Amino acid sequence: MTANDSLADSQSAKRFRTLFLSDLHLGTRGLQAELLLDFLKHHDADTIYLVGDIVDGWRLKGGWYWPQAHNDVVQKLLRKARKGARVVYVPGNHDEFARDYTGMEFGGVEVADTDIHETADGKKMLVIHGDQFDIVVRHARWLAFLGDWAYEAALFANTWANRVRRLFGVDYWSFSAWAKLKVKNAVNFIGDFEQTLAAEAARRGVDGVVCGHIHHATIRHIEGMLYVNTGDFVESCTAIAEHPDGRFEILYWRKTAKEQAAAEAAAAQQPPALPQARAAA
Ligand SMILES: [Mn+2]
Repeated sequence: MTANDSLADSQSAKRFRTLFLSDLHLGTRGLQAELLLDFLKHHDADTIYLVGDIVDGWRLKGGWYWPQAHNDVVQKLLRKARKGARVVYVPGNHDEFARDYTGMEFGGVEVADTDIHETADGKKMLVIHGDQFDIVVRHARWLAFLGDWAYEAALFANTWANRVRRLFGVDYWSFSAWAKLKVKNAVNFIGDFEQTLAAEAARRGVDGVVCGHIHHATIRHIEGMLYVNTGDFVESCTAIAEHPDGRFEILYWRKTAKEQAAAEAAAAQQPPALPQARAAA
């Protein structure tokens, strides 16, 4: 990193109270690394939550993919921590190896299994990746009959199933791949996932939840709970920002700042050209 780079960052970055990012899938070709780097360059926060599936440990087992841009992402995040941002890493299912380091700190990055974030306006938000509730969602029907015991058992089984799959390098469960296969069920799946996470927030006596996992950014109220999903930087290129007043916003970054500026400049030149074209036709 050059001095110029650092100067450019601090001058052009939008500052928020909190930023939430998830499902970056570093170590795969899926990550839109250039867009993520550009996003990190233009956004800063007092607190940054990494809400799971940051590194794709399962994919790395099948073959090493780690270009310079992925290093740059890690360096940028570490640099934000060095410059005073509180960075909290809440692992997901693809980087569950990091769950073994819960409670530890690396280069200014705290690792937590889950966390409670308090917003500027006093809302308590459960921060969790969300895969923990996947099995419940998928087997909701029979679990409803068996109750709490089955619920606990299913969570336990899911953890071990993932470990076994990882051990043998069997293909991991990917939401986007699954959704493409079962497009009709995807809408139900998202709805069920959202309901389950909101219910978990209620069960824990907080005001809402910030999660990831399903690659579907949302901010909405579900039965009195505030449900916030960070989305991903694989397909949708989204993050969640908390403003100084505690308000949440979905940030979209599907174009770099340069591309956005170029598109705006082109759009500003369009209107006078259109009537002429129509008159000619
Ligand atoms: Mn996940």
